Amino acid sequence: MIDFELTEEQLALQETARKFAEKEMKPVAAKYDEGHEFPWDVMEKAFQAGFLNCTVPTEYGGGGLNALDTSIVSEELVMGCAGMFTTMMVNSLAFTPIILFGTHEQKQKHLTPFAEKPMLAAFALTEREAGSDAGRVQTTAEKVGSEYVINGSKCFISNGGVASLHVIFALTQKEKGTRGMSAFIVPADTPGIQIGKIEEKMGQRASNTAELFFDDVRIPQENLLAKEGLGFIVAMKTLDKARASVGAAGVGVARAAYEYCIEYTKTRKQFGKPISSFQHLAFKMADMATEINAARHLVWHAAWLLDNGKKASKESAMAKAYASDVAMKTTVDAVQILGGYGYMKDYPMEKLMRDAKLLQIYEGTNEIQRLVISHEILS
Ligand code: COS
Repeated sequence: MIDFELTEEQLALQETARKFAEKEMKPVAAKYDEGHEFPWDVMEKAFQAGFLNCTVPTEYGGGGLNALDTSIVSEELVMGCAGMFTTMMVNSLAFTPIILFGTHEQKQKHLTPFAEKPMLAAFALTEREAGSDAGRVQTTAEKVGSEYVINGSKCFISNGGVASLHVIFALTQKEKGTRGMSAFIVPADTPGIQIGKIEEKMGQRASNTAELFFDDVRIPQENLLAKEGLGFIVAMKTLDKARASVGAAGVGVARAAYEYCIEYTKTRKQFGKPISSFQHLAFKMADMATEINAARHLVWHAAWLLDNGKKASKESAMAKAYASDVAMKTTVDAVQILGGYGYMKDYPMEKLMRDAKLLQIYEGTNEIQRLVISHEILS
């Protein structure tokens, strides 16, 4: 049976996230975007509201949200500010390898502290020469006695400069390629970790994106996730899950632009009548509404598969690619609908357009999503 009705709990979650976005994020979004400043005060409130560790299982102090719940919450939060949302979402991205592959002891030790105070986490996979080609990671982790010694660097790491905990992907057997990669839990205060350049981005400027350097970073062998050589699978299974959330973010960004256009076109008058009465604009908004609905259905279907333990690589990739493309198209059209006002910083549209662009790029470019989809449909 197919049921599109949300439960009482999901409706309450949706309402809480919507109010948080309206009250705590939206009013300060332009300030943090312009200042390129990290919104610690908003993150403290997000922690109090339970959004920083909402996907951590309840037995480790988190909110225990499943993928569908997370999609519902993500769609609302991103409407407040995509950059701030990314900071929160990346916590979930970094927790996922520990939730999926960690032992009880690892979860107890590394996830429980996130229930105690506002802290952030990062997922450190990307390197200069390993972006779309994630299997080309060069960072190494050498086993020395009962420790691993990590050397190398990472780039474009969301939360990289503000995280207390990193999940790092490194080669334990160089010659084995993707099968020689392993995943490690690395506290950010471990000696030898240095934060490099903090990137100046076009959009999502309230989020922190940093370079990381590892110089003889020693961690105990207990911090290895899963088994040696399984790091690439850990990364791919994590991304299968995370991409549905990026899809939800695409739906939210598109909705923010679309809802603004509905109000704007009903009040803005030209040629003596509201511009919503011009059919070319009304049809554009009809297309926006249709595409947003289609994107949400893809996201919820991917989330449903994930929640039911089914393989969802293809569906998560479809949801991520389609919804972020819809966000881009909708925000570009919305700028056009507002005309000169759309291009001005006094109106929210240009920020939404800049923010949307990153959704097509991070957590795997949309070209990579199409690669994943095409491999599955043609194999
Ligand atoms: N789940 C489980 N296993 C997976 C998997 C998945 N979703 N995707 C790949 N694998 C396995 C494959 O089955 C293969 O296993 P074997 O070695 O046993 O055959 C192994 O992983 C290697 O897979 P593949 O040959 O497909 O790897 P490629 O090097 O061709 O890369 C892509 C695959 C391009 C999909 C991957 O590199 C990717 O996702 N790149 C984008 C990275 C990204 O999203 N970066 C964003 C930054 S992190 S926020």
